[in-house]
Amino acid sequence: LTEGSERPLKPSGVRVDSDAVLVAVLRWTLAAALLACGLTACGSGHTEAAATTTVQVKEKDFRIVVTPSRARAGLVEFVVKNHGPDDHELIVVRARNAKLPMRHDGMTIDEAALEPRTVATLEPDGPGTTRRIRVQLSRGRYELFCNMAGHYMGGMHAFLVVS
Ligand SMILES: [Cu+2]
Repeated sequence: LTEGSERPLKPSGVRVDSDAVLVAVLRWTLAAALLACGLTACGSGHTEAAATTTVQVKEKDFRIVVTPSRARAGLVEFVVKNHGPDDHELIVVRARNAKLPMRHDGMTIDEAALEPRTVATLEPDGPGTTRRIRVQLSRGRYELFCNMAGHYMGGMHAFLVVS
C-alpha cells in the first residue's frame, strides 16, 4: 500500500452529486443500448456466439468425424471429444491436393514439414475428455488428423471445408 492510495472511500458531498448524475447518464445509455440491441436483434451476449462456428470433432479408434464438415470463414471453435479407447491428439492443417508427408518411420506424419500450414494442435489426451480450441480460419480446405503412431494410417483423418 502506498501513501497516495490512502484516499477516503467516499467522495466529498459535491462529488456525490456529480457521481449521481453520471450514474443516471450511464443507466440511460445502457437502456438506449439495450433498446437498440433489441431493434437490431443482436441481443446481449449473443454477438460473439453468432460469429463463432462450433464444429464437433469426434475421435475414436480409428476415426475422426467432423460435424458439420463445412464452416463459414471466421472464428471456428472445435469441440474435440475423445471416445477412446486410446489416447488421441488432434492436428489441423491447411490441406493440399496431396497426401500428408510421412516421417521415415512410416507410422507418423512429418509435423515439422507441416508446421507452416498448421493452424491448431492438441496434445494427446485420454478417453472421455472434451477439449475446446478456437482458431481463426480463412477460406480453404483443412485436414484434421491424429498423429499417434499408426493412427493416421488407421483412418484418423478428416476434412473441414471453410467457405
Ligand atoms: Cu489417435
